[in-house]
Amino acid sequence: MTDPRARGVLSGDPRAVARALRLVDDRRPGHLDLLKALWPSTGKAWILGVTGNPGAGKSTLTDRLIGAYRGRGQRVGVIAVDPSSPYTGGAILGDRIRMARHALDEGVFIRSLATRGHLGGVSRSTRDSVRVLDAAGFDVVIVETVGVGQDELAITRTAGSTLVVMAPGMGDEVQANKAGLLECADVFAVNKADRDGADAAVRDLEMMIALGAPAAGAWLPPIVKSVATLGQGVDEVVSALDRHRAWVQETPAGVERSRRRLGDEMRDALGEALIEAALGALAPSIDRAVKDVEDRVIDPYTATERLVASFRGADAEPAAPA
Ligand SMILES: Nc1nc2c(ncn2[C@@H]2O[C@H](COP(=O)(O)OP(=O)(O)O)[C@@H](O)[C@H]2O)c(=O)[nH]1
Ligand SMILES: [Mg+2]
Repeated sequence: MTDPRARGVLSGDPRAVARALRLVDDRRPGHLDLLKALWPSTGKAWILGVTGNPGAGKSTLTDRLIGAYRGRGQRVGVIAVDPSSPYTGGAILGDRIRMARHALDEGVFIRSLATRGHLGGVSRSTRDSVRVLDAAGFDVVIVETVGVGQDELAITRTAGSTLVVMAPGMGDEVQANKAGLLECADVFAVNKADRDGADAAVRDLEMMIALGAPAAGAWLPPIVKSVATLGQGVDEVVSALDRHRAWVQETPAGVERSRRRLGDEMRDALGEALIEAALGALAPSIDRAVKDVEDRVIDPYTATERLVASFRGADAEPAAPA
């Protein structure tokens, strides 16, 4: 390991980790070299996505999960793709002594990522940030993201397990978004179970899951009621997540799911890289082709085929139109 930045991350030095996260998040020069150097040391952390509608209680529940994992002696990294998420680091709110201890707890690292504008940007920099924390030796890396919008939901495909947090009585916004959340859920928490409608929300979810006609061997997402503010149901959420992790790691269907997701990620990245490479290499030929198409020397379909053929031949000069 020659890269000093990578050495700093691997040693778990919080300042080196913070620097690496900034480098990766801003996609500054050298960030890919760092990620390459870290790759062999990744794959040990359990990645947990926490998503759901705004206000459902994701941050409050995440805070409880931090406490639960710390209680088992695990180190926890958190990436909140929502700068407004308040965390105490698993402390009981109002208990200043505990809060102070967690604030100094080297076993917890919390980082907020601003949501970037361009499509794919959030999920990619989140995924890379997760890998930095994985390499830094955190046992669990939690990613909190609002479950609204494609890019936010795409983040959950990076996770080993995704916890979808729902709250009863959130009405139409939840209904509109439910299909997307259902698709990415490995475990459901019906949070705010101290409010009316929690049982109805559970039944509603059960019905939606059954309607999805799950295949044999498929994972059926368990539904757990919780009151995150009081810490109720947290142990049940943790054990449902543990069971899901075992399914992912120990069953053929689970192993296959992970492989498929890695394949999807690589195909996406390759697609972007190929487009960039092709458009760059072909730039002068494209300009000429546009002119020829405009002059009716060639049709746009043949011109496109020739440009592709010339890129395939690693030759940026397409054949002259016949
Ligand atoms: N009554 C009740 N309120 C909760 C519960 N969990 C969270 N809240 C409150 O709901 C609000 C939104 O919580 P937050 O965790 O920030 O939601 P997020 O937007 O999903 O991250 C806060 O005021 C929490 O105190 C719960 O189980 N019951
Ligand atoms: Mg939040």
